[in-house]
Amino acid sequence: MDRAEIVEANFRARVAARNFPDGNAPNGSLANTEAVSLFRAQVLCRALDLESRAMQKAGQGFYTIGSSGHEGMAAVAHALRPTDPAFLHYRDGAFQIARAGQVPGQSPAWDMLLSFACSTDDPISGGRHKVLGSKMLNIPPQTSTIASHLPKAVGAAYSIGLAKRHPPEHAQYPGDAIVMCSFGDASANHSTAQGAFNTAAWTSYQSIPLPLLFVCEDNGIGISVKTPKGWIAANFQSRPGLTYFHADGLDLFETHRVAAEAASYVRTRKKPAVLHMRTVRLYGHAGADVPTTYLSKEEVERDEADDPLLHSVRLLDEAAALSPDDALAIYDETRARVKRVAAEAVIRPRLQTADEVMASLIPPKRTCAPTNGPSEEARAAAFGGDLKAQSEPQPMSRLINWALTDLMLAHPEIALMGEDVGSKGGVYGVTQKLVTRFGPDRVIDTLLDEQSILGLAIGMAQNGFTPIPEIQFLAYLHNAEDQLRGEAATLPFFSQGQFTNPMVVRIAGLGYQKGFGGHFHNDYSVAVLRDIPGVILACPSNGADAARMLRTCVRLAREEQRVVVFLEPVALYPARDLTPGDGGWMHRYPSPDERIPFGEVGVHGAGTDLAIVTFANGYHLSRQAQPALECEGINTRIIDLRWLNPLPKDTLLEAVGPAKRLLIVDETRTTGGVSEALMTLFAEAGRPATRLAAEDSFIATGPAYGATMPSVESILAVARKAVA
Ligand SMILES: Cc1ncc(C[n+]2csc(CCOP(=O)(O)OP(=O)(O)O)c2C)c(N)n1
Ligand SMILES: [Mg+2]
Repeated sequence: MDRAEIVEANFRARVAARNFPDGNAPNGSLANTEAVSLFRAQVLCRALDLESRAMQKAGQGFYTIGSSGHEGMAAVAHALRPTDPAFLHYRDGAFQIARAGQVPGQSPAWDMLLSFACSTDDPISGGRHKVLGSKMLNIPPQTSTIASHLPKAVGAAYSIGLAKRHPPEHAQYPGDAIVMCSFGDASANHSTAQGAFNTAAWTSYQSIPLPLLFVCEDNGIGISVKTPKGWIAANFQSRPGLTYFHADGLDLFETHRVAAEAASYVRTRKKPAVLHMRTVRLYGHAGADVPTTYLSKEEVERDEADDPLLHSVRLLDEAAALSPDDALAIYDETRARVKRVAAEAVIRPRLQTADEVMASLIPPKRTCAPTNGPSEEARAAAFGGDLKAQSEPQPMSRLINWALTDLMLAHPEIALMGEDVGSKGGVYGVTQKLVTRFGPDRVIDTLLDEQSILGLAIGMAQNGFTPIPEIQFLAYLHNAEDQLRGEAATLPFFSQGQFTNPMVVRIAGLGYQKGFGGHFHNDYSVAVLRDIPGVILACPSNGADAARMLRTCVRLAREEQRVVVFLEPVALYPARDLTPGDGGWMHRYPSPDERIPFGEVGVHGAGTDLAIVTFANGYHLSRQAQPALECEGINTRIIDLRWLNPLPKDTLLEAVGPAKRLLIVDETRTTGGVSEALMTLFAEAGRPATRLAAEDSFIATGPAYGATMPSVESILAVARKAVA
């Protein structure tokens, strides 16, 4: 017999024999009728787990991570409101079912069975994955990376306070909502989780409102590694800024009582708390995992003897709410009903083609209230003396600053967040004066944690803000990139666009800084940004383009709900010249209504001997190389890509036009860099190209700061060879 069959047999036998595990008497404010309906939710959850296993055995289900042993989460749901956003642990079927009971017209069994069956009718993911989640129930779908949802739960909680002060047009959460976020005991150790606890505590420590209830579902084990006894309690009991509650998750009444107390604390005090909840894990981790391979039989049986359903039957009996016989009848009736419904679910259609799978990669467009743009008075007040300077050519850092100012004037739901973006105005001054112009609510000096910065943005975006998070240097995106890859980009995909988190992530990146060097400030690794489906990667080469492109990026986020990365070439922030002293790389501030459309490339020159396809510093360098090439009779056109992903394929092929030779100048790595995509694109289009890309190296500091990347000299050399 497998362990699930053993647990079920035990349940029937022990209820029939009135042989219950020990526990406290029913205690708390849960009314008998409520307790019975929570028991029904627990039983439904159990029946769904068992059916999921049966479906998988029959080849009709595809994944069986279950909630058995964690059914106490039904009582947590009951202590919250269905409008409280819930970022769930994967074992929270009972939470979702109990919450469905709070909202009219829900059919959780049908919905979840469709999800197990990977049917296109699955209302949350459309058959893409077995995920918990529901738009109506305010449960965003959660992928299986553990702990990765914690940073955005902090962001969502922060957004509730902020939305009171600056209500965004597309706000989702009521002003008195609290955010709930659950996770397992092993997950609590993940640095992503620890970062989120710390950020929540750091925020609350400063008395900034953060209505967030963490729920740690402690079953004492990860997959096979045990959590040291007492570790979770010791970890959370004395954390500054976080209040600790403990409940026995096997006891429906106690769990509800403590969860209600914790929720009330969070809601009234607007402070984060942790509910540490004891659970057991029944029949192993997931799928074919056999717990007796790493636990003793006694240990496994000890947990099985503590089946929360047995505890519930005892408690309901003692409370005179439900007799054990009636409990058993509910169990049998529920099992039979789920079986019947499952038979219907497995014949519903499933996804078949790549197009069907990919249909939700790009979120749907949304309607935004028209904005006429800021008045002259508002602009004058915000810009002050800078307004006059706008008629003079300026370097890129200032032009981005002004573009941000105009965008924030036009769209009150934009907020900036990042390390040092406030009073310092960023390492390069790009966000200077913005905190004076818009206040600390909209220009948020965060703590030093990139996962928390992106999590803040993701959570705020889910509540209608248009966040513009800043990552100080590209090298520091990499320790947080899963927040983009695994979380922000997948949210619309796994929810069929019902949940979205549009934003524009600004990242200072790429190389060529002479005086400020080394790899960590000059990173040219963009592979991770190029291969995330649905994410747009934009990269300007000069200030005027930067302002016009940033406006488009914000429009793509606001109106098309896209996740956009705006990669700012750090070495070009202060650049003034094309050739020494000519001021050729400074530009006048483009009028606020000027934009470069998504996918439009820049073309300089009309030469047909050679087309150089490049971007950012590569464009700057190629422009410097161009006069020498022309002198040598090589008529050149230079294409500024601007949009690195997705590549504007047709526009690009049109832009290189009749040029006899194509040269790609790419300052990102040969391996994984942009040139890989470009070479492929041109090869597939029957247009052979040569490439000059950066070395597969890290960048050095000192005199060799540029040695691994294209230079004017190397561009000239490769161009001559290509044409010869
Ligand atoms: C970042 C990450 N690393 C590893 C895994 C693989 N994994 C999935 S669940 C799990 C154990 C989680 O244990 P716990 O947090 O206690 O939750 P439980 O399953 O016990 O409820 C592991 C290691 C993962 N999903 N994500
Ligand atoms: Mg665990």
